[in-house]
Amino acid sequence: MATYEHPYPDPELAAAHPFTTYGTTSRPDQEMRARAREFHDLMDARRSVRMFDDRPVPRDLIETAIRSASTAPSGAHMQPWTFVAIADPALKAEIRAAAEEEERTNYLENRMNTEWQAALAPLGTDHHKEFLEIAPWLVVLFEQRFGEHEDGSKKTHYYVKESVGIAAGLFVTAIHQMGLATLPHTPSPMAFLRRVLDRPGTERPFVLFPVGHPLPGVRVPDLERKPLDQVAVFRE
Ligand code: IYR
Repeated sequence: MATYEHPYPDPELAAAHPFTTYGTTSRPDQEMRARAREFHDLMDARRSVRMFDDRPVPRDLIETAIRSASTAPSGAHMQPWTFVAIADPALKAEIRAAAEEEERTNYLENRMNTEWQAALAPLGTDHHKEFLEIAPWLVVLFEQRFGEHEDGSKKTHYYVKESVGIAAGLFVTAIHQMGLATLPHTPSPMAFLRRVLDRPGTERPFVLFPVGHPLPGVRVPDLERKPLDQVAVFRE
């Protein structure tokens, strides 16, 4: 077995960049198989939901989902994301109005071309975005294109899109795992969100998640997932 060597043999560097022992230990294959199947079944039951109950959702649940999402790996551990969680009805109404305005252009004035609109037809989406007011929470995920050092100078962020995309995936997973529903909504263009939510020029909206209890009995498109051989190639 490989022996562990600290990457910083220099004691000063080692003290500046402390390492700690990884807490997760390996498990027998059968136990991993059972856990893997259980997790797959949980995730396979997730669907993007576009109709929500207006039942309130306690803030601490949203906080925990954001904390889970914020465990995502990120380039040089910069965690280049900001989650803005909105429950204020006036702000939600403002976001809905602005998003519907953009979507009207997308759908009705053909800013989305015919191929795009045909691809969306099975989902039954249109420019009405009622969920932006009905869902008790809207969580807008911003990417931080760069950060700031303590002296105010620019701090480079690495692999921002990749990092924020992974954080978005963990957020969706966390919300589903606790029994709530969401959908990644991308009102396009999304620039209005930076203005409405008063975010700095270094941030760019990445995706908006309405979060809430699914409307009881809500129907979703009867989609099938691609089988493994269409999404994976093994070279053994
Ligand atoms: N932003 C639009 C359109 C839309 C685009 C894709 I790609 C989708 O998978 C779903 C919708 C909207 O939110 O309706």
